[in-house]
Amino acid sequence: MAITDKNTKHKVNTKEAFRKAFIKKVEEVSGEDFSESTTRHQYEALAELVMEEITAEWAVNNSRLHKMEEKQIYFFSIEFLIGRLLKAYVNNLGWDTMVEETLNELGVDYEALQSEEHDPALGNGGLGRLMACFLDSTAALGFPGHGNGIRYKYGLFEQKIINNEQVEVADIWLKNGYPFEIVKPDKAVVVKYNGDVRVEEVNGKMQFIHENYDPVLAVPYDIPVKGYRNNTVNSLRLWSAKPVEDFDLSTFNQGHFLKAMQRKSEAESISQILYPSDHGFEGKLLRLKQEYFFVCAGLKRIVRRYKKHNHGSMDGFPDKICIHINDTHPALCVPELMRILVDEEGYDWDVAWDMTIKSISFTNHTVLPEALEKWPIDMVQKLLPRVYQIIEEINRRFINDMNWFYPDQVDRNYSMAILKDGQVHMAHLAIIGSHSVNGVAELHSKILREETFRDFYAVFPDRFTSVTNGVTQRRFMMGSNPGLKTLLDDTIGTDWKKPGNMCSLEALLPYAQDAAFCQKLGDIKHANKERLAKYIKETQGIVLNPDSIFDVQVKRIHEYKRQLLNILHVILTYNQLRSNPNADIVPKTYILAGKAAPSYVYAKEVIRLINVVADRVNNDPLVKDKLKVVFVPNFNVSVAEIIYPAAEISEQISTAGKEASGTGNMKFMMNGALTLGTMDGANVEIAEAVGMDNVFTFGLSDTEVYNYNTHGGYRSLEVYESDSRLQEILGQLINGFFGESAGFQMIYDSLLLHNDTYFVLKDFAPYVDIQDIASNVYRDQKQWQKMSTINIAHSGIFSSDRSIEDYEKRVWKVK
Ligand code: GL9
Repeated sequence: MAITDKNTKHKVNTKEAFRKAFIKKVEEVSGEDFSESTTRHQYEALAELVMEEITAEWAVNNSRLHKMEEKQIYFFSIEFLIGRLLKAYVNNLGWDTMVEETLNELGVDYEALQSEEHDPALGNGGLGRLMACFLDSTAALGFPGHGNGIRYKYGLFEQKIINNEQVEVADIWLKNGYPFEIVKPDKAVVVKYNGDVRVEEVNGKMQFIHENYDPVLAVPYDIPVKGYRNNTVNSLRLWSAKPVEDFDLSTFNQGHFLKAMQRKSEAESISQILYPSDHGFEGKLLRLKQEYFFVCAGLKRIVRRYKKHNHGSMDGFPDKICIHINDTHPALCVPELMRILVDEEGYDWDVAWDMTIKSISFTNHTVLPEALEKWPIDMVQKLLPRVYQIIEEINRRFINDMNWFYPDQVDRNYSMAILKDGQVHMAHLAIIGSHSVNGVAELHSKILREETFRDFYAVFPDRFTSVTNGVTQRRFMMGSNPGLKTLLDDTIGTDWKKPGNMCSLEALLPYAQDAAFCQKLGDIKHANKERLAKYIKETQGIVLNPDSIFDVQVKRIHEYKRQLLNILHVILTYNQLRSNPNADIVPKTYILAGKAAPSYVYAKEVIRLINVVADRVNNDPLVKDKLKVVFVPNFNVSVAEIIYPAAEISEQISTAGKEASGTGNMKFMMNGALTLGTMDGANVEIAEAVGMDNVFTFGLSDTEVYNYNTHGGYRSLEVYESDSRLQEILGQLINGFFGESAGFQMIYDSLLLHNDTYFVLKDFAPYVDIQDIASNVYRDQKQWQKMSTINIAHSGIFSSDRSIEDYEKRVWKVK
């Protein structure tokens, strides 16, 4: 771990050398004396020093990888929610102590310096963040694994709350430049859209020639992925769209100025913006262009590199390359790889098909029907004429085979088609075209096998597997909760920090009964709560009581995640306090955060409700210090890093069967928060790991929800009529209680008129009960800290290191 001093050409790794290099770099980037430098200059200087160190290792790594000695994994994903990178690089290099001490001595505020980095929001939520955790773990474990995605010019919108409502503001994350990417114009490739396919016979073989197409240039930007204190540096490659010729001069010179401009902006629009949809399928042409864009560009480079190594041949490709597709957005990998193998490399269809299936594996991330991608056939056919022909042929052969093997099941066979009802069914394409299909938690994988993809499971039982998600402890615990990290080091030694070794945190179990340890654990939590309270005071002007329970629900706002259930319970507590201000309740602070998709009107109403309730409660002198509600705006990776370490209750209250896994639940757990949740997604595995006594579970099970749904739902009105608390609360939503202009008719109607699709009222009473139980346990701090310790001790299996090891064994088989 050393910095190369460019002038002296020798490695320096002492504090003194770092100090000199840093001062020199600050002066270079600012053109001023160090004493005149701004935080921005200091950030730029540290970022450059870090990049100089990492790129030297990167070069060594890349030349090793080009020898193709090991199998390599490529994660194809339309989102990579990487978060700020500077501190992660510093920590992974092992520079943390050196940097912290030196900056401190120089009077530089390291936290402020880090805040200069614009948090790249190149993802919507769990699915994109998972990819970033997987990249970190893959590098930490020393596996060659890379990301392939899109370099959006605008990331997910910035969320402001104005008059209690969400307002979206463009996220111009590149406005001050980005120091951790290297653009490689020499590796740009052309992606072809539209046009026609001409068939020609050459030497008795059919040739398919794509002509009159619209070309777009894909330019790669590479971001290094540095392993934790090892010498692995992998790559995240993000593609940016450019016109093939920077400017269509001939059109321009002929006087068609607008047309020339239009071509340029049409090409660039492809990587302009991340679709802000979560769990929703928007069948927009631009989105389809995006999907083909990074699939086509990514595969081109991988194939080119492989052939260069393999004397111009694609033979053996599946033994050396895994293409892992993150949900169905990159499912065009299947026909595109077929196109390359058949049209460009001249393989027979059957051989190419075998190679394609062996190369590709697929992870499904949701069972919500509205998220399933189905593209109109005419759109695919027009935009990608040759790729569409290949999809047709894949479909034709699949249905033929099925009818041959299962002649008496023609209806079922047809229901599994890729092409039906005028649409291209992307999940079917992904399952049929890959050798492995997995869900992201045990329960989710079970639902895939038994419900969502039941017919496919019957036909391909060996393809189906399960890998429970994980998160990187290096960012979400060691990095963001240094107090806890140090306490763990001091208590059980440092072995647990080795990549892949987090399960040795179980050595902590005996300390669950240790009063001195529990006291320290409580003190650290309290300090983290004060830190969050300070952030909220500074950004929102709301004063929190750090002695109250911090009860936190942070995630995308969605009906199935039931932020509504949470806020209805807050209203209940408020009503109780109004009728008895001296009630003996444990003081509580409810913290919520999350973005709603801009077009998701209902979710935005929920945000408005939360903020309206917060306004009312926080300004009512009656409730004093006993109840506070905060909606933290613009939830993103860096805000999350302040929130998780301060949480005591982790709200994971989705309708059972709807949350595929959840990953926030794991981030809370490793920071010692106790899960209060339904038996859904990975909550089930958290409960199994710590035992039912160390979580607070409530509510309908996934089978109960399923049974209600197969019989037309339940009768929400009955629940309402038998619970006077609900009658009061729902009344307040529409009777002007929260101010005349603030009626919540839409929410009221969804619960009572439209029969409460997500079982909010059905689960209300059990939720209130479990909240009361949790508050009572909190009165016994010894018991609480004991439970918290047990949760931390068992959090090792939720490290993404464990997920990557599972993928390695069950799916990729690298070794
Ligand atoms: C999601 C699931 O809903 C989560 O339960 C799961 O933990 C993650 C990662 O596997 O994937 N699927 C999905 O579409 N999103 C998820 O979070 N949505 C977003 O990323 C917004």
